[in-house]
Amino acid sequence: ETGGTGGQSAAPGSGPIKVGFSQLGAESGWRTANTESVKASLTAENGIDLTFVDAQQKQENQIKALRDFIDQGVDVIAFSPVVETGWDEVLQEIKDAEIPVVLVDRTVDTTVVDAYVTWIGADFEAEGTTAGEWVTVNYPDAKIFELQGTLGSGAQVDREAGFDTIVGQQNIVGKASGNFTRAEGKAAMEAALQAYPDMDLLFTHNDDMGLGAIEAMEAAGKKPGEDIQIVSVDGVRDGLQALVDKKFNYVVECNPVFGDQILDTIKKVYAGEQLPRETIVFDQAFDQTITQAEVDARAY
Ligand code: GYE
Repeated sequence: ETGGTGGQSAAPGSGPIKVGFSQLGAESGWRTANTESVKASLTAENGIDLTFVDAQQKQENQIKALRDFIDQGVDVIAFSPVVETGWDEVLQEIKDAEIPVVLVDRTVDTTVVDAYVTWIGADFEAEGTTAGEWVTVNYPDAKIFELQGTLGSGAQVDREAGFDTIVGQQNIVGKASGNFTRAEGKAAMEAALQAYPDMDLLFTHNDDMGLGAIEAMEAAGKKPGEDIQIVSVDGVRDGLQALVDKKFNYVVECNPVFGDQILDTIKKVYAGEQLPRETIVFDQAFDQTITQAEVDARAY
């Protein structure tokens, strides 16, 4: 499934499009599914010569990969920035090298003008808003602890802004980052259970941190989903399973499977076609009415 564009009709030259893809890491189930989707779509059969580099959640690794892509003379650079700021220099270098950039998943905050052609990803602020609305309707008096994703990442900044605006700062008893990983989510929750014994609802910026938090709650004798409600974002299979098991209460989806859209976008960028400044990947939300069959049918 190539997204239906056919060959790259207006593409300069022949042969595959050389693409450098800088993935930010492998920190979560979401990320693993996203990487699989990217690799399944950006293939030789689909006309792509892909160089894929995993930065292990380190910005300096990503900057190095981007500079390597310039040196290799790739046709298009695609990247998912671990945090929003700190890219000005390298983005200017890419621009000077006249290599078009497709921004994937997370966003950048840069002074470089027209640093990228197009961005494709989810509306993180809307995800936070959806989570906040569910809390406001179902647990209006909740004392909320918020597990933040990687600080300074688009997904953290915007989910937090969307959620906090809806529930109100006065309802949030504490916050800490779990860096979007299960292990750090667990550690942050262990500390939070000590620091904020009155909390009765967790908003976690992704499923993995929430799954780590469940372990911390159970070790402390608390029932996740009952003593402490859990609202999460992503909707990876383990997260949806936690809904069926009544340990998570609500999950706002963030769909990682958009490799075909990235492929389609890269082909259009290479062919010099006009593109929208942004393409939003569609999300839904799930509560405990989800069935085991639906969870089992989940592809990731
Ligand atoms: O929610 C989280 C991952 O940027 C949308 O990154 C992505 C987020 C996703 O680590 O699980």
